[in-house]
Amino acid sequence: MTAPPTVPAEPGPFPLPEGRVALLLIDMQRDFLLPGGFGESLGNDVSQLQRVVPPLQELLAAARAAGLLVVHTREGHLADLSDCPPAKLRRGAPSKRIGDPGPYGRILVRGEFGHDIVDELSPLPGEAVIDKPGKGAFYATGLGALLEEAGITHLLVTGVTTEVCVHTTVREANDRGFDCLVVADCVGSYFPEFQRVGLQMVSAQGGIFGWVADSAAVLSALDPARSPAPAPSAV
Ligand code: TIU
Repeated sequence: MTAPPTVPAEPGPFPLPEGRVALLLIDMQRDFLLPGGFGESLGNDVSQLQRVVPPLQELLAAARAAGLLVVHTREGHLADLSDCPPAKLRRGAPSKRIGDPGPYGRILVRGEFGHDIVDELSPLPGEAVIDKPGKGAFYATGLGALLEEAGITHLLVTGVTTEVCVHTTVREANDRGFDCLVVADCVGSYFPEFQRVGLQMVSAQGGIFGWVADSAAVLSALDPARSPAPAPSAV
């Protein structure tokens, strides 16, 4: 048996065993990325997240070409908000709350334009789209069963935001026995400091929650015909 390709990563090489790797795109929704959505209503600079789109488009294309399972998630709630805990609804002092009308429909409500994924990363027909009421993608969803049935053991984790839904999902995945590689330039935070420290927190302590690498390194491992990836940057 030949050894699987590996991604040079922090804190060490991350293997990509054939048939066992999925690409997870977390919450790349208009409500988080576009002006006027939930992210901006919380006072955030949404331009910080938009730099994630081009490298993630490239990684998504490579994952599809390599035949990886691709799973998209969307954070949001039923129209009657019955799946939104009152504590989440009340949290903070946003200019608009979950369920309020916004420029892209009701904020973070399923079926609304703003709740859906940005055009550049639209799921293909047949790709899994997991609707989640929480920050973690495993809580109150079918994600765990889907991955188990598909025989997935390794996750390439991308999306937004690094310290909120990406971190929560990586921690959930870690406790469920998945090996997670967080793709540094394909995750984004509204806060540059949280981006930097959020990535460090994943790979510190010998990889306490997982591994971190840039998309260039993942692309090279998915397609060995590409030129070798540069050494992993310090994060
Ligand atoms: N506010 C923030 O940073 N994130 C979220 O509310 N959800 C996700 O991270 N998807």
